[in-house]
Amino acid sequence: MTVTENPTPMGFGRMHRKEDARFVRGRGNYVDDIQLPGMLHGSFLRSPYAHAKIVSIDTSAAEALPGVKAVITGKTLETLNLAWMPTLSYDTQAVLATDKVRFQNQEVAFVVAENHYIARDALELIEVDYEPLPVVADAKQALAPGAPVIRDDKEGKTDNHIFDWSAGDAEKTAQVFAESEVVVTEDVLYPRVHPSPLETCGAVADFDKVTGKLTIYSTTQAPHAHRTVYALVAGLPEHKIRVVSPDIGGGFGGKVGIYPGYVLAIVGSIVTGKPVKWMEDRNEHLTATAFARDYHMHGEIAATKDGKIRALRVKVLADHGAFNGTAQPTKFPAGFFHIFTGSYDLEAASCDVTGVYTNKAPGGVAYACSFRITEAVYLVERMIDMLAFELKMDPAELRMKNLLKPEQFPYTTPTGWEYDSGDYPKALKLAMDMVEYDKLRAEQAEKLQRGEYMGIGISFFTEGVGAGPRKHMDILGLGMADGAELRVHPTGKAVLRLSVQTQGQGHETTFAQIVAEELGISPDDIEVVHGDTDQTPFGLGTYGSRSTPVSGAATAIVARKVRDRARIVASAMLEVSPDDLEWEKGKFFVKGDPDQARTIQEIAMAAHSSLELPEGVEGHLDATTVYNPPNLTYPFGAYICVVDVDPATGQVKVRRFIAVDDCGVRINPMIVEGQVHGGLADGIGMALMQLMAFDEDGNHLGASLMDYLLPTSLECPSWELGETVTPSPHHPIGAKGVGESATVGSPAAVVNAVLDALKPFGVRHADMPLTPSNVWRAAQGRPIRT
Ligand code: PCD
Repeated sequence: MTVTENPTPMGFGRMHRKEDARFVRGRGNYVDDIQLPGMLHGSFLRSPYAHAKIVSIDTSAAEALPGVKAVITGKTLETLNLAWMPTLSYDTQAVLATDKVRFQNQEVAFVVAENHYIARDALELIEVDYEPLPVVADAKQALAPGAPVIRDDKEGKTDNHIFDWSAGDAEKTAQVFAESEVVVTEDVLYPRVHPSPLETCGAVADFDKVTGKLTIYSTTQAPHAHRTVYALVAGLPEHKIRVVSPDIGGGFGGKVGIYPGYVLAIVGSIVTGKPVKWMEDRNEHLTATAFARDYHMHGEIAATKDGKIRALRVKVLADHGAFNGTAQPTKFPAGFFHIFTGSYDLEAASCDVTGVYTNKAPGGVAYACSFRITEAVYLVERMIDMLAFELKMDPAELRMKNLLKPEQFPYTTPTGWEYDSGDYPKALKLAMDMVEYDKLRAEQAEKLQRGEYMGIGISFFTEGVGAGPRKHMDILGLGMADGAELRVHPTGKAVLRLSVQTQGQGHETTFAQIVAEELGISPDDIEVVHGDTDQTPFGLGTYGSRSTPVSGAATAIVARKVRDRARIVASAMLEVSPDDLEWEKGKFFVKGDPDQARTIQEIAMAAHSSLELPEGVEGHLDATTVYNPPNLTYPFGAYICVVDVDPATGQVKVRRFIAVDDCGVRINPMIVEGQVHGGLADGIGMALMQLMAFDEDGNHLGASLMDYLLPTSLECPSWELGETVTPSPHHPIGAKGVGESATVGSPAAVVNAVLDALKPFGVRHADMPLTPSNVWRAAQGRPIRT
């Protein structure tokens, strides 16, 4: 495409990504690209057992291998008081196992050597004597009497219980259920899945003994939060720590937490006095870094006979693995799961969540969802389809009847969320028009006559993104406001400094576009600096689609501060009162005399010149701000999936996928569409292919991409996208987040479509992943395997 076909917009609009100039030339700079003089390499010895006592570890042969610089065990870390680290959920996690191992592939020892090959060879020379213990591989067994206690490191712990948490009004919900004409109940599993970005996790730590400065290059979505945690845990002065998050090859929530590898790279550098690199391989990434979901849900929905939904009730058993490593706001141990009433107008709702330890990798990360909203949306959208099944109602009609109406916004849900804005029926209607819903149903009926099974699945979702208001949420005591700094140089070129960090979302482009929209400086003239704590203001990082809602707002506001200063400078230049000036993108002019104007570039130069400014007005145009969001933003969407299912082989073909998204004002529609495409592919992966499975001994059965399947273009149709625009009333530019919308909304549409195709077999529900064998089993009326 030539430049004239896609000119740089002076603000919002489609625009090629500025960062792609380096990515498409292979000039990205990822953690594994970092080479420092004298750098050493670290590698982990990992546990073959899911649960075993460590009797002894002999590292002498490994230490004797030429090229090995250090062998670190849990015992070494104990002497430094670093054997355990806090998780983002106020639990503790073993950095290296000391007493026992609690999941397969847990970190047991760390070798630092001249190169990666020597480090790996040395691992083979470490002798560990394990005493295997009985394993809890199934969450449902975790609380059984006599179950082996996984966290006996915690004083007085006699079971595997982590927390109980409830939301909503249980009493009122029970009352509505008792009065309701129709009640549908079902066990619904959201299986354990893994974010699996292209780039695995890694770090390079460089401790300078002379200056006392510690620099950590790492694959982190939250550089500032990590720096504070390192300071608190290691007792290092925070201003002497620099966390750099260079180019990141995908995050999807898996790079929010702190992994033992980051800590060991730091310890390795302190011990050896040299920079140390640690970079996982794919197997380590899949088995030991944070997983997502693993929610065992028991859902109940109550309605009238003619399909007015009255109440929802859910009981969840949440498998958190061996350490509670969930990264989410402190107040909410089940994240934002209590948004599970979705997009509907209900009288009452309540949920109870119980978290348990099992002998599996720790986690529970918000993989492409704002803290458990994916589980919540999947649950309600499945329950609605099951209700439609029982009432013999069309699922689109049932949804239309119960969706919140535009005049109900701002709307407070029965569990206390305040949705900011929306026109839900409009979005569903658009999706139905795009797919030609009635025609499609007719085609389905006709095909069934011929023994062909096609399915149409709908899902409607509401997400709450942009965590979050300081009064409502924090992570480890850190409030979730974001800083932003904007410098405008004398020649009118600008530099924006942000606390959030892109992992592929295109922030270098979209945040420049926000400044361009506010100041009329071309995005090409605006540099976005992020991912380096020495260069950027404090803020909590990129996840939960919070960058646009929080840092995007901060950017608009800091640009407006610059504009306010520019007005004063322009008034001095034009010798009129500031009130007599009018702003038109890129310039101030005298009201009624548009020829009397000064461009933002001229103003920038004047702001740095000898021009006399009014008393008390500082020169220059630079500004800073800290933005504390008043509420989350609530994007939503209507998705329709069309599948063809062969019940004889269980093969599912996704034929069409219509996605209507509303994320308020779109900064860069091209980037938004890319975000949606990615999330839709994610949804197909989870619905049809993915499962982190374990055998009863806790052995990982999905430890490579041969077993844990990622969706490719072969499984994806050509996406058909639509949009509605309902601005967020409280966001300075009316934008809502969108990065995770499609991952949240799509799995239910795919599953609903497959089950719609299987309806003639009397199948009301089957759990993900709907692999060919599971689809075949469901059609045969057999229990499916998860
Ligand atoms: N946008 C626009 N407009 C609107 C919105 C938005 O334009 N309205 C755009 C922006 O600016 C950016 C994007 O789009 O660029 C996105 O955004 P958001 O929504 O705000 O988000 P963020 O924060 O930025 O990001 C985050 C997300 C998440 S969260 C996830 S998962 C995922 C997503 O993002 N990840 C990723 N997407 C993506 N992509 C890529 N490529 N890669 C990655 O990794 Mo989590 O919590 O972490 O789980």
